[in-house]
Amino acid sequence: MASTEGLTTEQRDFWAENGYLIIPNALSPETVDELLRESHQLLEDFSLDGHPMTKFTTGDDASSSAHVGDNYFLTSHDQIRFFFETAAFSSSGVLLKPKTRAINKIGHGLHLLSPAFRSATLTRGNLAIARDLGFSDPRVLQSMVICKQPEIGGAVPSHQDSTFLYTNPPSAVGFWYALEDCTESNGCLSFAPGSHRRCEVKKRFVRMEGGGTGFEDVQSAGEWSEEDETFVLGPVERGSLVLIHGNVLHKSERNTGMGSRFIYTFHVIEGENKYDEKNWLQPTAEGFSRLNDVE
Ligand SMILES: O=C(O)CCC(=O)C(=O)O
Repeated sequence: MASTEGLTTEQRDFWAENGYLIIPNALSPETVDELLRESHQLLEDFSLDGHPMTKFTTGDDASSSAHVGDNYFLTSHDQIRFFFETAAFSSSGVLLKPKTRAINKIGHGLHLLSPAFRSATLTRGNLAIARDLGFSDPRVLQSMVICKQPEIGGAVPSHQDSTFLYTNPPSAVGFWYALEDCTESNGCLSFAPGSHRRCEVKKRFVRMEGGGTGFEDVQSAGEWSEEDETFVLGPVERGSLVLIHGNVLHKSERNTGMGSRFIYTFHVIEGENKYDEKNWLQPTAEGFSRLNDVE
């Protein structure tokens, strides 16, 4: 589906230097339309009956309790589940928006259960890119649509994806496809170029022994401070692919506009690296999806 078959030398050099890479026109307009249609259909079809109303909160501060960790979230790896925007509720917990305009993200098993997302994920184009990034056994471990709803789409604080998708050694890479134009006003991504070379992963998001989730220090990490990093905006047009190194610091701001900012993203880890039972996201008995199987 990605019209690209691997990366050029120039693209690989940019990636190595900066820890991210923007590839315009990676999806055809027809595919973008299909994925958007599927996203809207899922939002129309899910039921609020019995829904735990789990909010997706992205506080990644170890001292904060503002991170999601209920059972609905922890067992979402092979399901299509719907996580709310915090700002969709009043202070007394009343849902203020229609459900289709209240969801922060849909995840984390779209690549397993939705034919449209599956065929946009397990592609030769994505495999060729993964190989060019150095993967031997690339495994897709999660997928999601992030909606950044009009007016209430929340900011995603600066983070490294390998904190949340930890392997030893770290290997996560995000494949982030824009389904709508992403601009400064609707909360496009921004990156600290080169931070993947300076900033080892300091902490990992784990299942806590007493239940829920929290952060654990990663012992080997050297000293660095996010305050020393400078972020650059990465606005992109719909159909673009953004590759995100698991160690690069990146974030997105609130959507203050009147339109949504839908994107589809899935993450890949190296199947040969150690993935342990502490991680919040656990594989099914079959293991994570092998990108090598598309050959
Ligand atoms: O889409 C966004 O706004 C943030 C996505 C992100 O940070 C990620 O996928 O790691």
